Amino acid sequence: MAIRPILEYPDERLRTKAVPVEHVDAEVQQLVDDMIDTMYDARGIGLAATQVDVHRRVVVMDVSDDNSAPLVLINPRYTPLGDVKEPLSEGCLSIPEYYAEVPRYLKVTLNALDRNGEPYELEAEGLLAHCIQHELDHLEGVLFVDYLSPLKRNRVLKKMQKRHKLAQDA
Ligand code: GNR
Ligand code: NI
Repeated sequence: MAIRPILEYPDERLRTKAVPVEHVDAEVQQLVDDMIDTMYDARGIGLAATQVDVHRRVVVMDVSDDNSAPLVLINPRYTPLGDVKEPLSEGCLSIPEYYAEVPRYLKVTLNALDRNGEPYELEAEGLLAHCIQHELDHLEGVLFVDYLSPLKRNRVLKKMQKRHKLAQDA
């Protein structure tokens, strides 16, 4: 069990585009296991490798109430099912204590490799569909605040700068 530090906005490393995983080997599985521990420790429902400063296409998720359903997404892709988007309040472990509504596709089909490198497909809607789109954005270096107005984004930036200054002074 290893908990890795999570990068926080506006850290420029969060803007790195992740590269595909070529082989799901023991090193990738170790990364997956650490990411699951880190996600549960931080009480998140998802975590992208980008957030732990590893720029490979790996995501973990668990939208269950009791941490009983970890999902592993390696080289994930999604296809929207329909073009309906719905706003839902989102948070991000890289932008602590800030929430805002973001419109996302209501339903998507996800294709990814699991922890053993086996391909799978699933249909997602609701929170899971939202989370998939949020996490895949991370792999592209995109954060949910990028969808907000410049005014709101600037408020978030100020709030984060204050948080980092307080942490530094402590
Ligand atoms: O914990 C998280 N909650 C959340 C809520 C709504 C939509 C997306 C998310 S993902 C987030 C964890 C995180 O930052 N993943 O990158
Ligand atoms: Ni996030």
